[in-house]
Amino acid sequence: MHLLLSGELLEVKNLSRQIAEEKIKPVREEYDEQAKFPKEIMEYLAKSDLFRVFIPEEYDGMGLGITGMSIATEELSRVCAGIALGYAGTGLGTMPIILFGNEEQKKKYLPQIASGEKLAAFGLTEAEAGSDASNIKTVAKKDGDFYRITGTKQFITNGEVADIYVIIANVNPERGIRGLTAFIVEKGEKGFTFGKHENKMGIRASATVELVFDDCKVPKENILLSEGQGFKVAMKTLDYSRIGVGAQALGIAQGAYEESVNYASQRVQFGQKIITFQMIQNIIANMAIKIEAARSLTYISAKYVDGGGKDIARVGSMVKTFCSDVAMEVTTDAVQVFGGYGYIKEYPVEKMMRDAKITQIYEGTNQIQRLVIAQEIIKRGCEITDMY
Ligand code: COS
Repeated sequence: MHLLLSGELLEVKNLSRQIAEEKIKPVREEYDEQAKFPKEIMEYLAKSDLFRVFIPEEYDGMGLGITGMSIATEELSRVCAGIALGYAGTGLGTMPIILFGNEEQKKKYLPQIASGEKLAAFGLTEAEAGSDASNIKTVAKKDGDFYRITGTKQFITNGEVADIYVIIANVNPERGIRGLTAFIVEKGEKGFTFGKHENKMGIRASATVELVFDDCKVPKENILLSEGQGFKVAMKTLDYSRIGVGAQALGIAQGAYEESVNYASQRVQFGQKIITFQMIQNIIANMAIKIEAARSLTYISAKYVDGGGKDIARVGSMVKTFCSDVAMEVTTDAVQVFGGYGYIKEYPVEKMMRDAKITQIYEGTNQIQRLVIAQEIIKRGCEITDMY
């Protein structure tokens, strides 16, 4: 019996798990160690039609929405969250086009992403605009039918490996937040180059790169929604995509939990398999409880958002916060179950613990998420009335 997933979603889940086991597991250590972007694996995901999952059917996709994207992301992250991020980061970069693109923009860009021919990225963050997302210094000066973008975006997932970027820049800095505007910018445009590649603690197979714009000319047709609506585009995008971060964290937790159960079932101390000790059973039971709660919240929320639910800011923040905290707790406990072996790179749980940390930070720290949730409660009341 499957309460929440239909046939097609189950197929996505099974296919993603199979690819993760067969193609990703054997190489995850190497990609992590070398901080190498998994181009070949992205090509395999494309060939397997996984990028079609979250693209609407009218644009060569499967129309499985945030739910489909989350399920694929969860399964890929169960084995390697860094490699999975090439996929999930494309989901994030595509979301503003799906949500706010006009017909022409959707027709031009979405089929190329659906086929996996092109990856996408989202350029919001800057050195001075992290949690304070509206404090963007990148400007876009109007020049006839074009805009000229100048500024630097930081910590951009899929930077340099993506071809299609959604960039938030200010067309009217005097108007502050009301000058912010979202532009689609393609790799290869004159004045658009790449800067520093970050050397990270975890998700090392994911590219995290600076985007540098120096008088980069972009046609006015590339504006999403309209001038001055960029903050709305960014915030709404994050409302949706944070469910994907939750799914990524859930996958990491699931992977660490399975590794822990397998290890504890083999490791002998005091003449017994350590899984027979109640202190270990306590840890494993807590992992299982948290993961099932995280999975239920993620799947129900994804279905709610895909079904047109209204309270998505609160829901997205809840999924992201809960699942990422679970991932951090479960992976830390997994290292504990493995003991000294958990701390060395020969076993996968130390990588899972490093990978988990970022999910509490990116797409808005969990502290910011709790502010969003509290603000929504104050504005809309305690209950999410249309969710169940
Ligand atoms: N959907 C639609 N509109 C939204 C919105 C949402 N989820 N959140 C905010 N807005 C609108 C508000 O309604 C407000 O509009 P009006 O001025 O017309 O009333 C406007 O945006 C400004 O909102 P607010 O005053 O709440 O903005 P703040 O600058 O205080 O920022 C937070 C709010 C902190 C929530 C926001 O900056 C944030 O999410 N920060 C984290 C950013 C992040 O996730 N960074 C990581 C990026 S990784 S890609």
